[in-house]
Amino acid sequence: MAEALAIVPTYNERDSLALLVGRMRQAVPDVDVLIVDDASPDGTGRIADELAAEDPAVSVLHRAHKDGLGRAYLAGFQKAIEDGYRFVVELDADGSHDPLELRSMLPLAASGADLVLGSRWVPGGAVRNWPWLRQFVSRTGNGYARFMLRSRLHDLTSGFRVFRVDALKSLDLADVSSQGYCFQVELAWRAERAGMRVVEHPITFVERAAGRSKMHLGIVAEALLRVTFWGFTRARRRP
Ligand SMILES: Nc1nc2c(ncn2[C@@H]2O[C@H](COP(=O)(O)OP(=O)(O)O)[C@@H](O)[C@H]2O)c(=O)[nH]1
Ligand SMILES: [Mg+2]
Repeated sequence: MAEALAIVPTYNERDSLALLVGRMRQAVPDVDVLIVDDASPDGTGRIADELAAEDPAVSVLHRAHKDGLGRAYLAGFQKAIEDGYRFVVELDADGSHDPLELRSMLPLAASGADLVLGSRWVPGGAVRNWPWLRQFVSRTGNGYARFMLRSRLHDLTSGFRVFRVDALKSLDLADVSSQGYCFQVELAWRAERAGMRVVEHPITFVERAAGRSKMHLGIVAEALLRVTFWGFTRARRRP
């Protein structure tokens, strides 16, 4: 069995998913892939089933309805834990994260990092084809979270990462409250506060060529409110 499971959450990624899975299988053939689809109305779930039927390293978790990125990942983590994987990878279905980077990120996790964070906002990291508003939101959001949470991390919202499964297990996942992209902030911050080894690895994020972003104001608002609350109650929280 493979040591690593890559979890790919999908919602309406019909025109991106097959390409991404193909790139994954080529770049890191010994990593299994789990697609977590939230009953995408555009038929992404069917494409995922076809990919799984062609390749035993690919599997699909179908969820009943759109339930947010955080819950999709938690369901995927559960599977990784049950199936005994040592590492779990997070990456987007839309091609923004280059699977080739995993050739550097997985060895970092294998040599002792608990969490390897694919980071856009460290030297060597970059963003391509993002409108200025998205860049602004990401940069200021990360700066705000870093300050409020007294974090030393530069890309708390990054969705491209590798966790050591044993580290993930010790993070008390049942207690994770975020639903949207704030989930990424919550997990990275928990790992950091628990004293885990969190390593930032520079990545170039390339904006999707097909389909549409699921980012919306509610997701930004959730992150803003939670980070502000966590910041003010930080001293009284356990990791
Ligand atoms: N299963 C699931 N996947 C989601 C959900 N929201 C977003 N995603 C996936 O999360 C990844 C990142 O979303 P995207 O819209 O590209 O966000 P952006 O890159 O920040 O604009 C993509 O693979 C989406 O399909 C959700 O509610 N459920
Ligand atoms: Mg995207």
